[in-house]
Amino acid sequence: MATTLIKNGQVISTTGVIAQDVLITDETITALGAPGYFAGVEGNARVVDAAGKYVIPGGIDVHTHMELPFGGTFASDTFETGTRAAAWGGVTTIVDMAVQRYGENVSEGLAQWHRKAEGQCAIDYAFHQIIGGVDEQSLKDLKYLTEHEGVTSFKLFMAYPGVFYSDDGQILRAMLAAADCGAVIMMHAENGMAIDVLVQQALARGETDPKYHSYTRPSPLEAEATHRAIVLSHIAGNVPLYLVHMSAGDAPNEVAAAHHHGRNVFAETCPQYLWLTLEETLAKPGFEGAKWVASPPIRSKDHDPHFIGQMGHGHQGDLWKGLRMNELAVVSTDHCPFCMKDQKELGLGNFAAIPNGIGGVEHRMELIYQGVVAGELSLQRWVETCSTTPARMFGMYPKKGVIAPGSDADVVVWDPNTKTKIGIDDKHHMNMDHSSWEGWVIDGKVDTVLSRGAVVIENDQYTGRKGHGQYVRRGLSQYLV
Ligand code: DUC
Ligand code: ZN
Ligand code: ZN
Repeated sequence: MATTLIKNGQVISTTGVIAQDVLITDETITALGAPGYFAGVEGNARVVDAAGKYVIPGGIDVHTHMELPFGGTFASDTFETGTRAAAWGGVTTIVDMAVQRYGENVSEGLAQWHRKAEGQCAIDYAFHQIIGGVDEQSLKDLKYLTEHEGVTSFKLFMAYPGVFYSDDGQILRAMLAAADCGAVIMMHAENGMAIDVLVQQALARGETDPKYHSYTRPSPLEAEATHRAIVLSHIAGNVPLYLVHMSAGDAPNEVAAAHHHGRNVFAETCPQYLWLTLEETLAKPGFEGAKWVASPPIRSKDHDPHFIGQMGHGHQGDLWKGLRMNELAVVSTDHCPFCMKDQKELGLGNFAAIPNGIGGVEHRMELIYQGVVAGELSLQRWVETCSTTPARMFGMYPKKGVIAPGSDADVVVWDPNTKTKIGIDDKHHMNMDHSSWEGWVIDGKVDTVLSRGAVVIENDQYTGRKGHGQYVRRGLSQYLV
């Protein structure tokens, strides 16, 4: 029996910050006590001194795409490299998106994802299932996965016609099937049909640079799709609806309106939408902006240039406010890395052919902590949006997402007294040839990371191992109204 004691730290939960020592036996948290309470076990324990530091539940990133086939290539992180980078970022569980495309079998898609991940992961992992082809069989599979496979959430797309797109009828059918078995529908809410028209028109005008990726996906088309998804979820009997990667400042208002009516509608955003602007990223000269091509796009500082008057205020301020007000309940990354060389370069001369995605699984905890330092969020809300609510939203609580007796010993010791420099020659462990956060200096640092009791990051070293991470069978959402 292995005993670990984390002593002298400030334990952060959703309700506050308390000086507590944390006792761990093997893989499980067994007790919390006043500082010094467990002094008697110190001689026989591995002791982590967290004096002056925060002790938080391990981060949970509920939106990653390891090895996603997309745009003629594959996301460049494998489960091995991606979960190791996640550990470096204080993440102890990811929920990755298994893929089914039109004409493919859902169960086979899930089995393929198990094959990719099994024996590879540094930290624990679970799966959502993308359904890119809604039909009789995939809806039967939705129920089967929910009841038997621990996969209880299903991502649909209102974008990407011809790839992952579902029309409104298919969406409603999937929502009805999910309502029947208690599953959550996750929605990529952008009006893909309208976007395709704007893309074709831009290309016909010779507008091929990366920045046109953002101009052809204006924010009203995200807000409109968000509204439509919410209406359909209401028609489907208040099926739990979770809107992924919200980027448009007016989209959280749709969630607020749904909450006003008591609906099970929730949303996430990602660090890139909270911190980056079109002007500083996609609009860089030449092809460099390709690094930040993702969907939905990184938005303009003030408003969408082609839609002046409809927004009139910055997107980021609205998103931070949405996070405080719980219109945005979760921060994930939508981690979907592609290298510039041979991957993003597929879109040289045609922004529409740039593989969509940004890698960020390593930096979410750091970047949202920076929101705490900037006065946008409280410490409690940082932990809530990055760990506790993700666990509850997707049926993993209290095994994950909380420092409490009986929970998995997924714990991060966070040092608020130092800084982290992000960049390809600084802190960067994802399998990418660039960083979306090159040169950023963040207050605070991941100090020590434990995954089910095993120390995986310590003294600036990775001490984990491939294959330590286990599959987490999830239950139904524990976050419903
Ligand atoms: N958006 C991305 O940017 N990449 C992968 C899938 C998605 O929806
Ligand atoms: Zn998406
Ligand atoms: Zn995604």
